[in-house]
Amino acid sequence: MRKRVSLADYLANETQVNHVTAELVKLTLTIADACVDIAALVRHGELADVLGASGQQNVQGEDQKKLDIISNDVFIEKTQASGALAGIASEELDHHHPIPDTHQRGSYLVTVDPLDGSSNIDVNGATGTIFSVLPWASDAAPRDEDFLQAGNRQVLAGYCLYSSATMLVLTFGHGVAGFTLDIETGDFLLSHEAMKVPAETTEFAINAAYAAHWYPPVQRYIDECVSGAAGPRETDFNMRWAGSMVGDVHRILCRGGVFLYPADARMEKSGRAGKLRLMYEASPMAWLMEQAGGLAHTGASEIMAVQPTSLHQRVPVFLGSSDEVQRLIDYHNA
Ligand code: AHM
Ligand code: MG
Repeated sequence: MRKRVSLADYLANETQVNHVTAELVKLTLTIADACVDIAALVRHGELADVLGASGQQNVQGEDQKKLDIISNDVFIEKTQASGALAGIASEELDHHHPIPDTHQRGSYLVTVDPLDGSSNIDVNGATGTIFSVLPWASDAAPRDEDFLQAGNRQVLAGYCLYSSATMLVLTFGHGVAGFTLDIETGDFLLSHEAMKVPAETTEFAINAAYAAHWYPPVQRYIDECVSGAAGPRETDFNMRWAGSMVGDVHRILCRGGVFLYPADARMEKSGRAGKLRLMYEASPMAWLMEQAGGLAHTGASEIMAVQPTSLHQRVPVFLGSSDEVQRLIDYHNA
């Protein structure tokens, strides 16, 4: 097999060339370690007795799977011992998890969706862990409101995809790099250098079952795509929906495409501005997308510029190939 750069060597180079701090490198390696453990649980599936519902709900009233809770526990236990964190906010917790006094407190905060796409768990579909690291320049213990920093404050964003291969994809703001897990050695090896999203695409991703509730800009965009070569776009489009944002974003980073999870009339009636969470899902994926040359927008503003007002805030998400996201922005402004 070809000799590849390890994650540790890649990070050492980031420190030298791009001045990524030793503390952030340590945190990255600890996050990678947590993902290796979660990957093993996902891989063993029913044999590890981790499938099915937990019988509990999270703060957003969503049913938690057993593996949602276990992944959350694994991520917290590993990363709180890194010495690099002052607090952890998770999609699965009502409030942030403070670093216990038994551990050293560091200069970063992390927000995490420990197991995104968890409706895929029981059917052996793709899932992933999404994480975002923010600065914390104080000796004091952070409060929930201290996590409310816009996406453009991130110092590290990434995800780990649990699919046919386990892949860690990350950015420190100098492009996007993808690493594949060698399950024999437990090492992540650089397999996708400088990932780039092409500006043009003819592939879109949306849950089309909600079409009756869409607002006009999204309705117009999708109507034009599905009318194909005979329609105003004069092109036949293709559609994919993984039911896992990590799976869909990964495909777009590999071959282009546009991902839509809009707000719609039904959600807004129940007080939700979309499904996906700004701090655990939208912001980290937005930074990865922009670092790969794509765009990420809510229809009203860049996702990276949205100032969070609460930990579990939701936003509409349009991201991917820049020409198509720009078209969606134009339709929202029309
Ligand atoms: P989760 O964090 O509870 O798994 O929810 C987020 C997931 C995304 O991964 C995915 O894009 C979306 O929910 C799918 O939603 P839907 O079932 O409405 O298609
Ligand atoms: Mg999620």
